[in-house]
Amino acid sequence: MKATNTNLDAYWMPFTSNREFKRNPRIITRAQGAYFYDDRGRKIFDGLSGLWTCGAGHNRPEIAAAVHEQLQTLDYAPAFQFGHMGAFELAQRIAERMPDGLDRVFFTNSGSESADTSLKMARAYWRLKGRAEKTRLIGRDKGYHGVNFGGFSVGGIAPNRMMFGDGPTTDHITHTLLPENAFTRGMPATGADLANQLEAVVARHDASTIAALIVEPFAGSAGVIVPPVGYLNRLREICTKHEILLIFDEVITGFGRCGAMTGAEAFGVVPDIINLAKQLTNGAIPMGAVVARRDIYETFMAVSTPEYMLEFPHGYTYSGHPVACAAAHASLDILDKDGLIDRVAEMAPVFEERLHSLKGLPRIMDIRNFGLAGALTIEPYPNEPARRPYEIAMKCWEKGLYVRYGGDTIQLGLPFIVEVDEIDTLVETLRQVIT
Ligand code: PXG
Ligand code: PLP
Repeated sequence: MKATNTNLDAYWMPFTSNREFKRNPRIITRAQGAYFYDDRGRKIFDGLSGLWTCGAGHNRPEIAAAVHEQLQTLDYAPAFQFGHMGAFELAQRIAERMPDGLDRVFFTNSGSESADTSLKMARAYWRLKGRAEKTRLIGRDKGYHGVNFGGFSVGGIAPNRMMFGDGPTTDHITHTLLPENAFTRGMPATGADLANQLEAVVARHDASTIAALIVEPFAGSAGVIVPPVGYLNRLREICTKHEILLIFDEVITGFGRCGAMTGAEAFGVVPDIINLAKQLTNGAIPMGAVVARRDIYETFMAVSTPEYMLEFPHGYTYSGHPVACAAAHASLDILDKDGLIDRVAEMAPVFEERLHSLKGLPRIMDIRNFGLAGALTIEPYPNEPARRPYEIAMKCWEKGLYVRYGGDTIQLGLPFIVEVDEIDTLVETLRQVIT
């Protein structure tokens, strides 16, 4: 296949303005460390770690070697009714790094699959507990839980829902983006009482009909909306009081982004289920996971059906794929060996300081950050909220900086290996482009 003769028509690109892209293609040909290279040979700083996936930097030789070896040893093992040790060992390593009590790991291949797996797990759990009427799923406005039927239904980003009709029965609490908290560094001091909206949702439907609440510890896709101090604690209390499972969707916040292994750890709140994906294999191979409290797993195992019967009729052909497991093991080794989570914690204040230096520039309405995640809210053109971030991101790309744009925000998810001078360059590029 010669790239020069390839026409771009056949590929229907995901979450992409296909018409615009095919007129103005941005083709990435290779990557190394914190940089991409494009088909014009330009070097571009990866300001989003891929899509929040590649914190340890691109093309890590340790991951390449592990994948290569795995492909020559066991390329695939059936995920159903048979196993391979890589998956068991990886589950144990993940369990050891999760908050106390969460130590049963179900593998998926993406964040969307993790979302739907966790929601099905919650409903099935209550059914096994004799509470089959607890089925309603609660999400939060501006939440993103992937694109499958469960995930988009609990999600709260309107354009991701409106074309697709009905999913499962849901309700939503409001988001925590308060105008008075604009330009807060890290966690806002006010807004914890917004969690009490969950009480209103419970009053509306009765807790006996509600299976779970799913939230991102900080909302990623909506533009790094950081929880107010005490907010997640309050959600935890209300969920416990009403016997509602609390699911943290840590697809972005998990595996180091917050300067801790999980957002749960960073924010000091323990949910019942944690969803993971993006950073698990450092982006090299698709993989996700759902980590449940041990007694949730035990509830499934306590069924009275014969032992040869399934306890949870759910799973994916590629759950715990041997090659993904090999990549995840190598990726975890790197996180440990290079001390990358501590590094995120060390660099986060530098990033915060530099990012907030953009305050006061024209059209910057808010700046938010947590760990090595940050976002800018851009004042929209009248009736065209998404256009200015798109224009900014395209100008950044021309200047050798890749950032994500979505809604009225520009988003940053710096590689864990970022250096101070790279943060300076990134912020300078943004300053020039915005000015
Ligand atoms: N949950 C959360 C919290 C996510 O952030 C998903 C689920 C879905 O994961 P998959 O692997 O099915 O895409 C996500 C993914 C962005 C951006 O720039 C965020 C995501 C994906 C692409 C871009 O904010 N989040
Ligand atoms: N569709 C068909 C026809 C299948 O046979 C399968 C799996 O066997 C699936 C969908 C689900 O695929 P996966 O397990 O990769 O999610």
